[in-house]
Amino acid sequence: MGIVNVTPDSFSDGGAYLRPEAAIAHGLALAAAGADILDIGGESTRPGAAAVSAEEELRRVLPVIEGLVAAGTTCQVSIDTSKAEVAERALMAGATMVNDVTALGDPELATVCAEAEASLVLMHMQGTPRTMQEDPTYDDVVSEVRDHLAERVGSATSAGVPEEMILIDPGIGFGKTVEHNLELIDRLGELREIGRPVVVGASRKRFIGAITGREVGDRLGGSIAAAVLALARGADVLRVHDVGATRDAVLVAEAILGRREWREPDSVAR
Ligand code: HH2
Repeated sequence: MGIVNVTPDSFSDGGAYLRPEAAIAHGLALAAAGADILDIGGESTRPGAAAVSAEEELRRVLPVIEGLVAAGTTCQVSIDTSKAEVAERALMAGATMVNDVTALGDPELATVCAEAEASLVLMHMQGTPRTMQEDPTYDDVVSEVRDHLAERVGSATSAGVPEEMILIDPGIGFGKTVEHNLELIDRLGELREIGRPVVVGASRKRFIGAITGREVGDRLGGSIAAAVLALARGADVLRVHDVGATRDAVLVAEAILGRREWREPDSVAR
């Protein structure tokens, strides 16, 4: 899943793709680099980010979704929003997935997904983006995240979203300390007990900076390590900024794990 942030203030690439043409070109480049899904977001969720109105979010994301669809992208288009109104319009414009970091903070969003027969990503967050990093506390982060997500899957299905359309996400960095993030990735397999595909978004996040001492624009190596380990522990979808490099890492990791067929080239150059 390649990230297309149409925002002035996203933590790693805020402002880079605010113009629709720039965001569309970026999305098509991520598709060419091997993305299967493009996740279009018009509101930053970084700690302390300012809230954005539905009108402003729509003004940012709709031209980008329309442009990607008009360009004939073969990627599934995902709208990264927690507002039912934004999701509804995005699905009408051609998106087929809703990525909700609040896991139905707006309950209407489930109805919108059910009616449009859209996929729905439910992400775990402790607190709100404004406050979530103040003092994240858990007895056992993995079982608490698992129980919360299982309960949210139940809410979505009660609202009419078929279970097979739902994906779950532990919400790396959303109300979690460095230690919580590491434990969630290491014990990701426990989230698979819910029986739904697992999405992991670790790309460029602060815990990688905390470990490596690298600034946000220089976290590719750490992001790839997190992506590959998440994959090995059972992630089904990796939400990343750097699609090309991550895809190569995933192909090699899957071959080593015996999950991917590959063929010896006629002549092997080392
Ligand atoms: N992380 C971010 C945003 N949306 N969605 C899911 N499902 N999982 C995540 O881990 C996730 C997410 C934050 O990253 P980014 O979009 O790059 O930054 P910002 O929120 O500042 O726009």
